[in-house]
Amino acid sequence: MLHHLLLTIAILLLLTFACAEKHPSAKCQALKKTLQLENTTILDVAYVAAPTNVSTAGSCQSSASVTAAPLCRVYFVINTTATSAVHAEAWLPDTWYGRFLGLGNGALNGCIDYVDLDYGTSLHFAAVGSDNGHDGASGLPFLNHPEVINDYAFRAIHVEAVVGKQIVEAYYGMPAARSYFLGCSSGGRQGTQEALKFPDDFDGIVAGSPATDLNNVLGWEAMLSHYVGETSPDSNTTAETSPKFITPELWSVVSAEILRQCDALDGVKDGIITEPDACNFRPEAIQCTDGETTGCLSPVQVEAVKNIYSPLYGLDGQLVYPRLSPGAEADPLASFIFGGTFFTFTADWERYAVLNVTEHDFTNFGLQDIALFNEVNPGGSATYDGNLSAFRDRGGKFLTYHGQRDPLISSTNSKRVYDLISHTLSLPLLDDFYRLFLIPGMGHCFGGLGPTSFGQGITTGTNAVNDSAHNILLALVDWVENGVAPATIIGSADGDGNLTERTHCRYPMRSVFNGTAFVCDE
Ligand SMILES: *[C@@H]1O[C@H](CO)[C@@H](O)[C@H](O)[C@H]1NC(C)=O
Ligand SMILES: *[C@@H]1O[C@H](CO)[C@@H](O)[C@H](O)[C@H]1NC(C)=O
Ligand SMILES: *[C@@H]1O[C@H](CO)[C@@H](O)[C@H](O)[C@H]1NC(C)=O
Ligand SMILES: *[C@@H]1O[C@H](CO)[C@@H](O)[C@H](O)[C@H]1NC(C)=O
Ligand SMILES: *[C@@H]1O[C@H](CO)[C@@H](O)[C@H](O)[C@H]1NC(C)=O
Ligand SMILES: *[C@@H]1O[C@H](CO)[C@@H](O)[C@H](O)[C@H]1NC(C)=O
Ligand SMILES: *[C@@H]1O[C@H](CO)[C@@H](O)[C@H](O)[C@H]1NC(C)=O
Ligand SMILES: *[C@@H]1O[C@H](CO)[C@@H](O)[C@H](O)[C@H]1NC(C)=O
Ligand SMILES: *[C@@H]1O[C@H](CO)[C@@H](O)[C@H](O)[C@H]1NC(C)=O
Ligand SMILES: [Ca+2]
Repeated sequence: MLHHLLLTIAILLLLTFACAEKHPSAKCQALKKTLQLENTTILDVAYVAAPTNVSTAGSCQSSASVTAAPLCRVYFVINTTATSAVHAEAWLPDTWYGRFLGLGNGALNGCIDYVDLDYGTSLHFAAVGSDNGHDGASGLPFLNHPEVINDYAFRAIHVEAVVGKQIVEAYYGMPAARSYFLGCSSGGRQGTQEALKFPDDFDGIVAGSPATDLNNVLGWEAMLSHYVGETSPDSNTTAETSPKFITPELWSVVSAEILRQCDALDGVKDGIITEPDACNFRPEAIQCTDGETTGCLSPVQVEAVKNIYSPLYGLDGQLVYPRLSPGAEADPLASFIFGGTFFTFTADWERYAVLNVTEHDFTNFGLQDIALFNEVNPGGSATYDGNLSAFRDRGGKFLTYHGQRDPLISSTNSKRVYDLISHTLSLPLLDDFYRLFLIPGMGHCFGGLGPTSFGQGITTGTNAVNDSAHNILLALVDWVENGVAPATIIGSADGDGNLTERTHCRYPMRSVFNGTAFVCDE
């Protein structure tokens, strides 16, 4: 009773104190004049009083709804050097749970992630997203701007964290108690780079489908497009000119054959190949026989397909990158690689960050180009290093996930990275600070087949259930703040009316069908 009374008095005092404070909208507006941060200019401040839709000018045309309003939006720019700058937004919700959230980017961009700003603030984080040091999706800003490349390679997220936390502290009058990072794809690489280079920036990191070993993944993606005859990022003439090209119709034949050979390996014929690394697909099974010309592969197409589903080895015989996962070709994003043009991000990388030219002929793209990428390693962007000891020693927690039907970044690479860390640190299992969840059926970062929503953000609709068993960001919070590490992540199906779930396993456990459900097995 006395306890209750004291609590009531405490709450009343708090409320009184809160009322004596300026209204959040006044506090928000005041930031424009009062914030004085080194190398940083506050460009705009806006208090968003009620849920609304927002968008931004510039080449990204980012837009999102603000569902967590009321909140304060702060738009700012950080000069990182005399020739580079990072533009960023901080979204500061009135209802704040004392947590900071740094956000990542995708591909080579250049675009503040509004969807994740909204997602993070909806869970009451103070969230900050940046443009990664340049505007837009093209790699052109890298050309002859090594400091812009440095922002992309390692610095943008670091200054986003450092300056972002200062803004959060100035606004709320107290520092964030904990700081987190959320990103996928390029964002997954950024989170990994943070853990390697700036281990103090974040207490916890969610790094999805990471583009680690960046020079090699870009080289591999281009090789895949090259195998089917693609030579130019600017035109789409491959379909007419190359006998190696595989039309969307023929890809459907390939996918159907892959499922015929491998879908049932996991015990359930459901279109999902639970372990694509166990699928030894033989394209010869659909090679054209005498007189056959449609619905089958010519000998050169068989050769192309065999290359696509084989690991890539370099000039020195070392593995460059694991193979494409059988099944991943059916994901819609596979058209970025097999749609008729040379893989555009690699073309940008080679021209603008490696060769420093505006024009280049990709007809003879090959292993020598990938070797050059690694030699130049623009800005130290490779992000392939197993030494996470500093992050581990400061108590950092790292969660990563990878869709096993990802057509852009092979999930096998995330196993390779796990094994690299394990080997480097001489730890048989990384469970005490690093956990990798493999997601059968999921494409790149989200979507695909089966229950693939588990709070990873990136797009709306991936936060089907709000609790730490189903939401990887809340699982990370639980791990950092309560010491409760996620043994599994339960995925939910994306809004098709019926909520289906599947338990996703942490590597090196395997997802095994026990007759009624998939369970995680040592
Ligand atoms: C940032 O750089 C711009 C352009 O060089 C300059 O005008 C501005 O004053 C700089 N801002 C700060 C805070 O250093
Ligand atoms: C935001 O835009 C979407 C789609 O255009 C619309 O359905 C929604 O009602 C809008 N929300 C608000 C708060 O204006
Ligand atoms: C401000 O920028 C300069 C380089 O332009 C850098 O040396 C300095 O460390 C920066 N300060 C902060 C707080 O980042
Ligand atoms: C999850 O939902 C509950 C109530 O439905 C809410 O109280 C809680 O704040 C939510 N969690 C987060 C982190 O937003
Ligand atoms: C290129 O051509 C193929 C085959 O005609 C077509 O399916 C694809 O959509 C085209 N891709 C682009 C980027 O225009
Ligand atoms: C291109 O410029 C970078 C510095 O940004 C340099 O490291 C690289 O060697 C240059 N590439 C060539 C082919 O000269
Ligand atoms: C890892 O990095 C730490 C510094 O953070 C260093 O002391 C240690 O020797 C490195 N370990 C290995 C295996 O390279
Ligand atoms: C949802 O479940 C009901 C009952 O099992 C079924 O009839 C319906 O087809 C399902 N809807 C979808 C979209 O799967
Ligand atoms: C299979 O796993 C599910 C979920 O853990 C469990 O409920 C069921 O009893 C198991 N079935 C068998 C045959 O072990
Ligand atoms: Ca299956």
